[in-house]
Amino acid sequence: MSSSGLDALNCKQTRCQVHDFGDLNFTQVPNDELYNNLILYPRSVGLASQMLADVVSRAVAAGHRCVTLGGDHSLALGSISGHTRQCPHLGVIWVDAHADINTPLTTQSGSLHGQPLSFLLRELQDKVPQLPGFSWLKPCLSASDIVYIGLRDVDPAEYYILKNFDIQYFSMRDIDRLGIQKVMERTFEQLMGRRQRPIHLSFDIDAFDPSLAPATGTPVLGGLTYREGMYITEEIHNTGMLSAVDMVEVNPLLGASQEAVKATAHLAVDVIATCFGQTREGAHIAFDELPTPS
Ligand code: 6HN
Ligand code: MN
Ligand code: MN
Ligand code: MN
Repeated sequence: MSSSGLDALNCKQTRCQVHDFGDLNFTQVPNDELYNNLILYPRSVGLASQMLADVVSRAVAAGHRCVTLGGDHSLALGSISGHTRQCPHLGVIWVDAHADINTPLTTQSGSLHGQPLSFLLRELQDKVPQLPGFSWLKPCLSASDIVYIGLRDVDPAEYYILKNFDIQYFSMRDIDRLGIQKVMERTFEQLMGRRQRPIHLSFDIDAFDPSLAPATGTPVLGGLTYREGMYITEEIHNTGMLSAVDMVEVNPLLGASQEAVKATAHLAVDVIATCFGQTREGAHIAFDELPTPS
């Protein structure tokens, strides 16, 4: 995490102690040929995800709440796999413009960032081929463990999956219709209606409107406002059950200007800080007594 990001968490508002596990060094696997003439870098992504899963699992086992900074959304292959090793009954809140649930056989782009959930979902396993580099990966989520927020660019096969497996989602249209407060109520009802469980938040910065988060790979018009985004993370914090966060698809190389890059990065920092207690109402820190003039 950047030093400004660490400062934001260390600040008086959140009072978190941050332990930086450092960057993971991934190696590009040599001769990592396309799978099926289409899927890009399967061995490299598979190996990187395996390494990440181990680190996340260790961090959670050591009692930390784990923040993983991407990188693209294929990162969730590793972070969710690692997290479920310690918390098999976690629920996932996936905040994104996209559903990222194409299978290797339905993807049009060949990009693994559009497919992580298909590998993780138990119900889809007979539809997902074994990719080179992925033999370690075990499906660890059920369709009822996931809630999406912010969808507005869903491929036909993805829509088929959402409907057929009855996956709960709140598209931007649903947010327009219900308001973000109802959306969050229903999200927690779905994931925690029966019992409390750890939450894994997978937050793709492209869930926000591109006017707020321009430095990202697949921007889509009509996204979350700043206020909706902060409300989502404030409410997740308030559950007391947040266990891990992915912050993905922040790509400084894609900003048209320095300002665009900074705006996107600051937004990501606000999302993370809010997850850990930063509020718009000021710091909720014990303040016992106002000073009296002598
Ligand atoms: N993301 N549905 C498209 C694809 O390539 O499968 C877009 C994926 C976007 C990925 O949001 O991380
Ligand atoms: Mn991407
Ligand atoms: Mn995504
Ligand atoms: Mn996305």
